Amino acid sequence: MADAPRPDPQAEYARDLLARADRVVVLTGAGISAESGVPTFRGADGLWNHHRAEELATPEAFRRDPRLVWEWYGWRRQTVAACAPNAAHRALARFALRRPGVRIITQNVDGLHTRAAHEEARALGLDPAPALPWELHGALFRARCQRCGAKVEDDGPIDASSADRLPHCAGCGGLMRPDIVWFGEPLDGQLLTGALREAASAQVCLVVGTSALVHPAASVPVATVRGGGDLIEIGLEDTPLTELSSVALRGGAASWVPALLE
Ligand code: BV8
Ligand code: ZN
Repeated sequence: MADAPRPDPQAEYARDLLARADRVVVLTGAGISAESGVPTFRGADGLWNHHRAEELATPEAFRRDPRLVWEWYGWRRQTVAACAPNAAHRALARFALRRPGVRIITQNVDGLHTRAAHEEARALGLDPAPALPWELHGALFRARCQRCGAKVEDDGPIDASSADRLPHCAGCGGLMRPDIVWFGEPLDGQLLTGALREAASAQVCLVVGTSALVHPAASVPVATVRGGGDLIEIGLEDTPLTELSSVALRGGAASWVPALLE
């Protein structure tokens, strides 16, 4: 019989830090959704490789060519709609549902944490609220009116065949935009302040699947370290956060997150 895998001292230490923490903040990036089939941003199959971020995820791009930008987001909605939460999303949701003091904060706009929260809460007969993520960069399946600010959840296909067929506001007729934070745009002030406050008072920040290049989201885990807490990083490669981390686990989120939390 193959000998049982040797306990990994790093993983043991990480489990011990999590067990002793009253408050845990989790920050996730595109890497947690990679094993669900959602393309990451900067990886080999990265979204940005086919398009430069400056081209599409900016207010200037939308002003210049709203049809191209809506076409890209329509494609991303179709891609994500065919994906499902993976074992990492599910283990995180169960972790947040089963113990108090866990906050899931994500840079992702794919909605997979929310789907996992509802599915795991239903299976456990619990309220999904504790596992619902704070979405720092907005949501792919939500649009916002440029004129009156009205927001609508919509997962429908985008008809970018002409300007007047683009999504328009039912209330005021204004052109809708993806309710997503683009480069050069500020994050929601309350959300960011709240995230930094939660991170500063957490004993552990668990970082999963982010290159930690995009700010100010990447500074959330730093607040935990500044507050005297520990950083645990799960990812495929070193990032600017690695040198700040007490534990860096290299490998896929879908195997490491359940192994660490359950
Ligand atoms: C702001 C929504 C100020 C879009 C996103 C120079 C020029 C212009 C701007 C700047 C600049 N320098 C700094 C800036 C600021 C800029 C920034 O940080 N740029 C970076 C690129 C340098 N930030 C901003 O513009 C922010 N706003 O600063 O406003 C301001 C203030 C007041 C008033 C006015 C203005 C706004 C940033 C938000 C941008 N929007 N997304 C969309 O999604 O369409 S960011 C985008 O990148 C995604 O949200 C994504 O989540 C995020 C971060 O990427 P990651 O999630 O980390 O994904 P990535 O592919 O990079 O990495 C994946 C990781 O997972 C890798 O490490 C990989 O190894 C790992 N991995 C892969 N597979 C797995 C895995 N890990 C585990 N398991 C696996 N299986
Ligand atoms: Zn409107």
